[in-house]
Amino acid sequence: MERITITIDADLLAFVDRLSAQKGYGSRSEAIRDMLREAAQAEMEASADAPCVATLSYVYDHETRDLARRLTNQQHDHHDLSVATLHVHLDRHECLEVSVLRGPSGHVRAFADGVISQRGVRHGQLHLLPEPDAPEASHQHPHDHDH
Ligand code: NI
Repeated sequence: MERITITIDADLLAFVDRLSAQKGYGSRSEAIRDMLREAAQAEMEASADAPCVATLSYVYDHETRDLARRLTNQQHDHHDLSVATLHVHLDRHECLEVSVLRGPSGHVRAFADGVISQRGVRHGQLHLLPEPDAPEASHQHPHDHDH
């Protein structure tokens, strides 16, 4: 973590403090860091090539003809994007799946659209996050942390 000093006018600072209080941030630094993360996310979403990790969640009825098989096939067709999928049997009919995806945001979005638009898939939601190591990824350096 680096320490920087920034100069902002009183109105902006009042906004930061109001937001910190509203959202329960422990410090101005944490509030400002989260605003910058939001900006990073907006920039990532604007570019189809930007590397991202994402969660895709949706509900479907496993008795809808052929749907479970089609969804599994879609995951296999995009095994390069699909990291893992959690499957929960919500009740006798409904299934909830949460997929973790990783890849260029344009590919991830196209895959998610393909799943969400399937007949019988409901409540589809995609949440994209910037790839944590993205700025250094092009240098192919090894991880310096242990997960
Ligand atoms: Ni199920």
